[in-house]
Amino acid sequence: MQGKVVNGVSLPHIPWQEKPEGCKDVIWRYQQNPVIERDHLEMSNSIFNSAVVPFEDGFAGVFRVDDKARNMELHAGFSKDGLQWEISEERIQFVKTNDEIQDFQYGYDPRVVWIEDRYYVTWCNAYGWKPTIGIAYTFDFRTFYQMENAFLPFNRNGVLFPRKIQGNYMMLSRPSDSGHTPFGDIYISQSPDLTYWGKHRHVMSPSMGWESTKIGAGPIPIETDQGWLMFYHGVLTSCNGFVYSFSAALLDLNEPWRVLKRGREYLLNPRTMYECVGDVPNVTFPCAGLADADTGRIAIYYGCADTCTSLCFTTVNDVLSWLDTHSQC
Ligand code: BMA
Repeated sequence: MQGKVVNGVSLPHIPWQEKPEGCKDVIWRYQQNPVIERDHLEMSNSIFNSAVVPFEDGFAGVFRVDDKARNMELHAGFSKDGLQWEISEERIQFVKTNDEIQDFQYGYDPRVVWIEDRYYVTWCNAYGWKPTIGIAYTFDFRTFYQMENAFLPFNRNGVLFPRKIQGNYMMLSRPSDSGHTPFGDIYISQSPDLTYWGKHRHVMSPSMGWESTKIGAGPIPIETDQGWLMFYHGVLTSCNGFVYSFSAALLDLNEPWRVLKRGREYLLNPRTMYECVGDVPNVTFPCAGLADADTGRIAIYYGCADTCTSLCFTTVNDVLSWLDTHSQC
């Protein structure tokens, strides 16, 4: 199957490298990985699982930065080319949109999406030190306005769709527990205003070996004429701990809880030194994807071993064609 990006933007300056000669993989790594090293900031222990979007004539991002006291924080950053990043040494100081919003305790695994007139950030946000989904908006990546949490604890991996569908905003999420959750399905929730969420629907459960413990949505789904292209991570529990890989699925455009195709195998898994060795070994965790509407090129930012941030590439056609012959449904 071939497909086109719909409602997307032209990104002639998307970070890009052609597939290496002889490479048979559907997703290939940037040869100069990692793009952001763990010690990129003076105060950082690690910078990983981070979100990047087109901004002005370049890119902006919200980065998961763990400091040397091992606080989990969110920092804003800017880049002209998506490769060289200027990330703030200070964490984002959210402006509360009402007094009842709790002071920041910890935040991690951000996603960023442009919807209508502004950028929204979702992240795993502590509420009474318990994880749920925080939401904030920004116009400039300098001031961030924090809204009400989307859900009650416990939840993680909240990922918004880039537009309303059938009149509602939609968010994928992964209900969980308070720890290193040993289970997890992807659900979708709907909202008329990004505050009140309901009409919850099941999307998919763990299935194949590589994703048999839990799954969670990754980057903001990419709208194509064939459906929503969603990259998602899957976790296998080995005798030596969790292994985080990722693959792709295609969701129905109007009813995105309907799964049209879903990879049987992972598309990328921990193999390189920077993916296999770090604070948490064997983790490849995608949180953002840039898509060029003109060429269908996709650049995915993914966290490696909970330590650094890397890039990998594919195209809409490469993934859709692969799903034709490698779908489990
Ligand atoms: C998850 C999150 C991710 C992390 C992963 C592997 O629960 O904390 O940020 O990459 O575990 O440690």
